[in-house]
Amino acid sequence: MTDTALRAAQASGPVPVHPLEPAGAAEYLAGRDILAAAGLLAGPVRFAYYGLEEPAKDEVLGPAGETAGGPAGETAAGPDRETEGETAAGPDRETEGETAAGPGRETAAGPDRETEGETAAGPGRETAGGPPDRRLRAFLINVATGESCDVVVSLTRRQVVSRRVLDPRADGQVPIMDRDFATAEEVVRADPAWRAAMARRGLDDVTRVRACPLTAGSFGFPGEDGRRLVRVLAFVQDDEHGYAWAHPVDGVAAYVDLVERRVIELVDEFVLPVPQESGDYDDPAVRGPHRTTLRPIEITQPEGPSFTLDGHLLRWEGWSMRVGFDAREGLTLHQISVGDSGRERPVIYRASIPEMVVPYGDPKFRYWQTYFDSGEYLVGKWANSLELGCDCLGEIAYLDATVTDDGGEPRTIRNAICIHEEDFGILWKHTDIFNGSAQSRRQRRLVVSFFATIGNYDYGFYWYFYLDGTIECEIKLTGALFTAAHPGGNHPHSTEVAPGLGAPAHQHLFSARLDMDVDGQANAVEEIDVAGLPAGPGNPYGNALVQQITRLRTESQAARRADGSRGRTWRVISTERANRFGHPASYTLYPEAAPVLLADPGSPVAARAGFAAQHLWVTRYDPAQRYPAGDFVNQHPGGAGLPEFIRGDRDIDGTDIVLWHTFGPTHFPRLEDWPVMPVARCGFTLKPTGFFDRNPTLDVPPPQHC
Ligand SMILES: [Cu+2]
Repeated sequence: MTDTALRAAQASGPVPVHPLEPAGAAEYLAGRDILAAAGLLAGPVRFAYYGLEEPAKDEVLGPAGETAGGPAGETAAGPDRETEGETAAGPDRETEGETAAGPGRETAAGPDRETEGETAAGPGRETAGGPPDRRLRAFLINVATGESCDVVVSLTRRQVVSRRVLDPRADGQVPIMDRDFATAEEVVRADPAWRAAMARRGLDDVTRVRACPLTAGSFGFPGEDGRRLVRVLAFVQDDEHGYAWAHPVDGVAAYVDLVERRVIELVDEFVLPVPQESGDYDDPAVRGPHRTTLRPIEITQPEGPSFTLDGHLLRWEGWSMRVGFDAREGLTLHQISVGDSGRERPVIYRASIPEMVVPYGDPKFRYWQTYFDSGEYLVGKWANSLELGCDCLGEIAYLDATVTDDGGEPRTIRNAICIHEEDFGILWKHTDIFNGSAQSRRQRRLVVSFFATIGNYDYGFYWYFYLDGTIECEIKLTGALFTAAHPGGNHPHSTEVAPGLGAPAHQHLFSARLDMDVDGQANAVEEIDVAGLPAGPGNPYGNALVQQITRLRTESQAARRADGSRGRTWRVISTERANRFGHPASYTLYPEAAPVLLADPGSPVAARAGFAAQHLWVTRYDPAQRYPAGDFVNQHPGGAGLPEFIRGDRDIDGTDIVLWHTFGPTHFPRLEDWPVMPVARCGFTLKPTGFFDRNPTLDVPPPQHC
């Protein structure tokens, strides 16, 4: 559709969409028009983020939410309930309306914040019995002055709802934009000192040198305060096919002010030879001839897949969920419910991976290397267009994603989200020694995924839903290692992966935000350790096994580390619904218990990645608390996000709660990770625990041919 056609479609009246439907191209354009009409796009103003401002939960579910009485099935979030006019307005919404941008953001508002919604259209987002106000949020930056603001517009009311000007010293900077990559390269190539540094390394032709703009972090250095910065490392790319990651130019970093468009400091610490061995894994001279021994595997589903997709509503084997996508978070899943004898029982209201941090562990020269791929680079914007037969096998349904460029212009990422069904081996099996029965059932899973490339790394985000009610999140890490020169010999912080080529150690720490609604909103969390008891009275032979259960009652108590030696898990229980034995219906989070952030707790990176200091956080639901490292991560001085969210130490027992889970590998690169890394995996599992009254898959029929 052309811009004109989109505008015409928009002008013909509001299209009734589900409140959680991803923002579409016409909406982005309409929002941009509203911003322009309000004078907010005057001058060289760019969009560093532009996305749907989701309505708060009570606006989607109605004030009673799922806490109302009645059987679980009747109160489950179904496809129709969101459009019910009578549940859209209620006393709670008045309160919410006064804090249109969310309580957290309102607190942050200084004198610059203008909240126009209240005066213009009364309090709140309500639209007289209709669906919630449809809103977009934009982070705008005037690239000539650096002035940035956080703006919310209402498409329904066609007006700016709120606007807050950022103070970069306190708030940090808006995320890196597409244009910043080109700017950084132009700036360093034009800088005489940087060119001289390259020439000292034999690189007279700087068109061969690729600049890699990396987020600057926040170290309190004089002269950096309030500036919009990137730190630029360099790589040599000899021709258009060259694999630059194989040829790092070490010892030189240009600190670039993106607003003033100049190098403010050139760090030139040491000279090491640029590694020369080719890493071009597509070059037959590097990889050798293709092997010829792999015979085809074809996956066919002659009757089609078992799932249905109605717009963004996905249903499969009792599971139901809404699929969303956001430029910052990538894939988002909403209103996930699981089937139980024909009922839809809610499990998670919203699931996403809203942050990931990759802190590097080389203390010299490149100590500042730490990337927040979501908060600083917007992982969703970098989603790949997936190819059938390459990225996904079998009967695939794709969803496109719509994001925008720096100008707020919609851009469709074709086939961004892949949905398919997989055989997953044995579901259950038993050969009975007494009655002779031999039965096997096949497990299957529904897979919803996307892949994104952020600089050198490629990340696959996979959500799996199984026949037995299990949910898994798996991240696949692949792509190119971030490289440096290697001085040879044993290096404590870097692996030599090719002659003179080093791959520094680092961590990949993801944060999952799981807005749990296990059988409704009234939930609580228990920490469960397993233990053996010492021999004694009642345990004379010392074989007793027990679960040690601790209820986590407040937010401060629920900032927890995993403990593999105790098999520690966290159980999210419904405080209202019970199974047939009267025990709470529950889902249990099984963590991998890999190390959390290893940087010194007093370090600048620890201040900025506070969320990564714990495996688990539990907060009371607050629609403004969406990002574990805070709303503005780029160059933020630290302290935002989860450590701040729990400062009020709210009660989390029997209320609407959000789980935040940190996970991911500590990566000391292997030789086998070069020149392109075989997928490494990390993730977590959520399993029903006394949620069903028995194995919910007894009705799965045997395979046809057994
Ligand atoms: Cu890694």
